[in-house]
Amino acid sequence: MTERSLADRVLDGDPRAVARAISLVEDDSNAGVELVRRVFARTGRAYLVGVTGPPGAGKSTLVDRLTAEIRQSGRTVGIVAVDPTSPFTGGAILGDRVRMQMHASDPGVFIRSMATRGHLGGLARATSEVALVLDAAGKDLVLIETVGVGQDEVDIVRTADVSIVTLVPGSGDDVQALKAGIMEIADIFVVNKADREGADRTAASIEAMLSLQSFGAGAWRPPIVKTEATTGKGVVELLETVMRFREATAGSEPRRRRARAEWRIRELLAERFLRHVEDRVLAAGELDRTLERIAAREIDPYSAVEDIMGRACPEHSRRAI
Ligand SMILES: Nc1nc2c(ncn2[C@@H]2O[C@H](COP(=O)(O)OP(=O)(O)OP(=O)(O)O)[C@@H](O)[C@H]2O)c(=O)[nH]1
Ligand SMILES: [Mg+2]
Repeated sequence: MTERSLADRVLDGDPRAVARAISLVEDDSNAGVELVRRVFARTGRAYLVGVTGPPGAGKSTLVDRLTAEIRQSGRTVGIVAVDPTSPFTGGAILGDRVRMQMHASDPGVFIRSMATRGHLGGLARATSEVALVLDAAGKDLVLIETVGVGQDEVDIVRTADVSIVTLVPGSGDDVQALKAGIMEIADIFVVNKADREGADRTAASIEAMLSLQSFGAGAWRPPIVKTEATTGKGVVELLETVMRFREATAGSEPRRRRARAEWRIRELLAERFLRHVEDRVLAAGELDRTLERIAAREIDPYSAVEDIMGRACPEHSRRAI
């Protein structure tokens, strides 16, 4: 299969080509880069929905329900489930696959699981590249599920058009704990497992947190939606809230997308530059020796970096003089 025909087949929405293309971009291979180049102009149409939250909050069940609801309206869906393959949350993958089986035979749905490990170029970028392929394949909405624990996940959510933070009753303390990271990026809060005791209390503690922030006139204030993903209760309302957010923020969408482009460019540039330095500037074993010298206090990190920078970009040292 030539890359040209692969790109064309992705644009036609051919599921086998999409699967192959995703593997290529995930591996950060040259063929993946070439594919992104070829399809990029035809992307930007899908709406990217990030769903994050603590392990076991019901994100997959919710994504599954949202998918069913979106399909009702005839729109197509791509799903990216970032598998928590860490030792702490391992074992969820099979459950996800089984749960999502009901959509497996639906050509309007494409599901891809991604491992959190082994992404040289960063998980967040791999995720946004996979979403880009699904976008190119014509999926109307792309749902991205991640466990909200670390910076990687916050970055992934930043690549979405809308971020849904899923919490469950009894997570009052978690609300505080999550506050610093994931809470800030929520456009919509979901209190899932609303069938359980304490859903109102959790909603109230989110509300209390929101009341500490000021929202300007006309600014979007994250609403709190209660759901029961297992029965589907509240899912219609959640989807309506997503669409309401999309309408309310349509005016600022170009700005959001520009911010996302900036973030991607900066990340890509930093990574490529670092790779260039490691491959082309540093001699074999030099980095290790430098680290040892720093640890032994023979040199300081700034001088070490200045030296490397001077060799990587001669104009840098000229300016420094
Ligand atoms: N009682 C109740 N249980 C739910 C609800 N939603 C999901 N669950 C259950 O919670 C468990 C975890 O659901 P998942 O959808 O796998 O949660 P997740 O957030 O995707 O989990 P990870 O991907 O492992 O972080 C499953 O046993 C679900 O059946 C709900 O609304 N009420
Ligand atoms: Mg899950």
